[in-house]
Amino acid sequence: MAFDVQEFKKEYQKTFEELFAYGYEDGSKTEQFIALGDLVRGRYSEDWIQTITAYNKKQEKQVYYFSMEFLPGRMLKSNLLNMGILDCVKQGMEELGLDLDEVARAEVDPALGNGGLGRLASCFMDSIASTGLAGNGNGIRYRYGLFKQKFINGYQIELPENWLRNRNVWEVRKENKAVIVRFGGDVSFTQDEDGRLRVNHVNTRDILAVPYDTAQVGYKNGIVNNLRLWSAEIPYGDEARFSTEQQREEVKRITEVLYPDDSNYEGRLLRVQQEYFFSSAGVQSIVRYFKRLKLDWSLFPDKIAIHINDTHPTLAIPELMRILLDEEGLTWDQAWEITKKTVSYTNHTILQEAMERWPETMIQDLLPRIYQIIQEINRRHIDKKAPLYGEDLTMRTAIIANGQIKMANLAIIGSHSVNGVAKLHTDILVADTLHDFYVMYPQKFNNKTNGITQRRWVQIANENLTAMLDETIGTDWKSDPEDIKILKAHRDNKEVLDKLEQVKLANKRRFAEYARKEMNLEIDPNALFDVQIKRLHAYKRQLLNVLHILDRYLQLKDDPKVNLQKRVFIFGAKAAPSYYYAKQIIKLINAIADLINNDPAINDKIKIVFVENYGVSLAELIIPAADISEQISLAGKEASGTSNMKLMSNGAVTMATLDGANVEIRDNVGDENIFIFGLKSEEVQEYYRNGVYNSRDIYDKNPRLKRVLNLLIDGTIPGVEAEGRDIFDSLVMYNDEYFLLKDFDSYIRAQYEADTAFSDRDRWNRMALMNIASSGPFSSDYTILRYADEIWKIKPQS
Ligand code: GPU
Repeated sequence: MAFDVQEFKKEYQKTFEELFAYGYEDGSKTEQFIALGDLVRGRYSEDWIQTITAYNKKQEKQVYYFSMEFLPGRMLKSNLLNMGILDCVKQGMEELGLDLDEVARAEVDPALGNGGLGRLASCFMDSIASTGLAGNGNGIRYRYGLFKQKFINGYQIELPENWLRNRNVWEVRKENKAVIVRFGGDVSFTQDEDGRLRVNHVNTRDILAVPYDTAQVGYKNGIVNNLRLWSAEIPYGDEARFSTEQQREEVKRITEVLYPDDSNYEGRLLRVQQEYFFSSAGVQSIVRYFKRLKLDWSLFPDKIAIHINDTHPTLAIPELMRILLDEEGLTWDQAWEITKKTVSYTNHTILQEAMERWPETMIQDLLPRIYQIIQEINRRHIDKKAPLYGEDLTMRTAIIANGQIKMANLAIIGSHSVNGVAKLHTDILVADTLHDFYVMYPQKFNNKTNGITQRRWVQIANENLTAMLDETIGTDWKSDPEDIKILKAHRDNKEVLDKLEQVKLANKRRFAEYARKEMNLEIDPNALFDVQIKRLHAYKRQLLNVLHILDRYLQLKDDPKVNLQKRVFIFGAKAAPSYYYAKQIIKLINAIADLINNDPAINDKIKIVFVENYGVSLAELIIPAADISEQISLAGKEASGTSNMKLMSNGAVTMATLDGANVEIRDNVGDENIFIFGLKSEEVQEYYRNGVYNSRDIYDKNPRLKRVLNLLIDGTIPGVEAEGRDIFDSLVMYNDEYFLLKDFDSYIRAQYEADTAFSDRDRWNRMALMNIASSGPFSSDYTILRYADEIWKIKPQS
């Protein structure tokens, strides 16, 4: 795939002219991007074909990662990096008078996910290709991505994100690989002459699923895997059956929008249609592929692994059963063995409000045959387990109960592996949330701590750090992330520490530039940059961060001369449009930002920057500029977190509760390189059990905290009369579900320790260095190799 700069320049000019019929100099940034994207796609297409042909020829076992969400981010630079031609193309563009970074920014960032779960899927796709594994992604090509967030008068407003408005240069429509997905209809049975039961499923509403394929280029290994996203269309030749505008609209609606709910369940009919749509299409195309191999059905699990990313694709289980039973004529026992051996499941939350449960009648009407199969799975499960584990425990594991279908139960029963996403999370699943299942199936449970790809989160997002690392420790860390630990040897090297400080400063300047240009805000790059970037959720406790800011505000109001570390508080967060409390918190933060940023008495000692429309691209700008990484969820609630890993890899020091993967981050960096505060998970559990927590009591007895909380209701913060009161009440009157008041003191204490550490430049730089040097184990390459080895049973290609 290698290129020479001259050759590239010629090719780029030619591609541009063929596409747009004038010279590239006259093109818009979008056109310049499209031409480059086309050229790049052309360059990897041969490897793409070659990779897939080789898998087929060798009959390699392949994994299919089923996910409702993917957040790939802009793909131009990551493709160039992985193809090994980033530097060459950068130089070539420069010689043509173009700035690659500027052209790259013309790519629309596809927001086909909400947050951590979707971004994890994309880090995994990169790692699967980069470690040389035969793997495919399976998901939905939403016509509109996650809403575009705007702040109007401090309130979140949602606008449609029309991400396909320009051409999507990366996708390839594969009409000849389309399949039919069937909804509704009537099911009856007839007896064959040989006595076999035949299923007749008629009067269905048939939807065409058309795949759009996007290449997933491996890192300098010639492997190009496939991400397949399905789009809903009217079946060819069936136009007569969809004659009204409304009928046509109903089809399009299936893949129109991504539900903007993160870790929150909404029992909407359209959502379950989406879930079945892409699960069925994915399973059908897998079965079609397997049948071409002409192998015995019992070998299916030796050739195919289906992984379901949370419960959203769980209907893949009864769908595979349906195909094996009704279309391929296998017996129940044969089909069930194959299905269980093929499917594995990752759980991403213990929050009850995020657990999917569908009304039985809804599934019965929408998917009558699938419903029967789920009933039968449930019946056999209960019949088999009740004698062994007793009625009570067994009924607690039932898939159908109280008129509802519990998707997690189906996912666990219908798969051979159930994993959590951090050690603590898996421990809680086993000991508590899924304990009944653990009693039945101890061997199914395992942990796979999440990871991130340093290719995007360091090499692309932080070119300054990348160059500094290359200079200091060589380039091996790029292919073997653990090698970054070599940096530890430089922990007392003043020259290296100073260089690291300069890298951070440059990245902070870059962000300050953005704040000035896009938000009309002046911030000081020498201040401590304190970053919390994640979905807005009560359990993630952005509000605790706010209480700390208000505490500082009061100190400055009391004494403008008080010696306080200058800080810039950076927030990035979208709230689900229907999540009222989260939206109130957004308004509150914006109101406080207005108040503090414009108060001359504060004298820039505190600045608050709440970026609009946080997503992958903004994360790439913010993360390299962070000094402190806020990971302050109530212990036990955050399954893993992944921004914690990205920030650590970029030299931010973590301010954290012992939650999710923070625990493992602490174990890796050591206590002296992280700030830990707050209740531990067991302590939270204990409070829930004995029910003695009383937040009102803390409010009454802690004058410092009381003063802070009163700011919410005493008119100090303009424009939040209603929000301030509601939030105050949730904390003081309704007993503070997430223990913010309980953790306040220790949080504040930890924050002042951080101030002290930051004021000692060598100490801070050393902490930053130790974080970077300890981040290797959190590479998603290792995570993925463990999935491959322990769950999927597939091996990297040699
Ligand atoms: N997560 Br469930 C999501 O982003 N969306 C979801 O719907 C569910 C979980 C997150 C977890 O909250 C986070 O802790 C984890 O790091 C991430 O999934 C990836 O596992």
